[in-house]
Amino acid sequence: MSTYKYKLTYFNFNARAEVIRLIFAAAGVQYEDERLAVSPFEQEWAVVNKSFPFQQLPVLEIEGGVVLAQSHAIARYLANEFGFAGKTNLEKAKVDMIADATEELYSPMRVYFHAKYNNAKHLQAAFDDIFVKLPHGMSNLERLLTKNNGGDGFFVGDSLTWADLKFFGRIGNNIQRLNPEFLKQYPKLNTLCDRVAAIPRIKEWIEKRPEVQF
Ligand SMILES: N[C@@H](CCC(=O)N[C@@H](CS)C(=O)NCC(=O)O)C(=O)O
Repeated sequence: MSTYKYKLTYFNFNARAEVIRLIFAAAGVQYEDERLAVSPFEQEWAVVNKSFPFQQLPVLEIEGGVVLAQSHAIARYLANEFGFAGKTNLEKAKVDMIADATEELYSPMRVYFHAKYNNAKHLQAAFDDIFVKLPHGMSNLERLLTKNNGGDGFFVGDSLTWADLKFFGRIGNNIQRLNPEFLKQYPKLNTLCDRVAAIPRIKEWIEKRPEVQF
């Protein structure tokens, strides 16, 4: 077992694990950030994956031998432990709602990033499709964010939750790299991402995290 209380195992991508890494960063909690040398696109993965509960990653191992899988279950657990889950059951449900909607919204971006990673022919079509499929969900999230404190704070309640980290890590960060002008069409989401990125512990993590494709 790790020298730390927590060991996060994932591939060398941000992708599904980044919300978990961002929660650790926001909490200032040290953990082992294990990044497998194999990628899910390689045959060897089919051998390696046997040791994980759903043959998928991310997986969190907690001191004492407990193993958790499913990125949102892990994120929700750690957010509860460290105070980023929402303050009431209703707030927690709203946080889950934003996190799940964000994950659904990511879908065309996954198609594009996988196409890029695998040098697929349909790369340009996959890129263009992002900007056909995202606007509907982005408008919904912009509206929901605006409904809470005019959109000048966070998605839920009056403090940072893992919903903000999920949106920032999954959509905001990636879209800022792909097409910053697109994100600016959603001014509250855009400034939320800037606000999250400026949180000292998050800033420190972003500066030191490994450079990855997605
Ligand atoms: N619902 C799961 C999905 C996990 C998942 O699809 N993980 C991918 C990497 S992002 C994976 O392990 N792919 C390899 C495979 O499915 O064999 C979660 O949120 O953790």
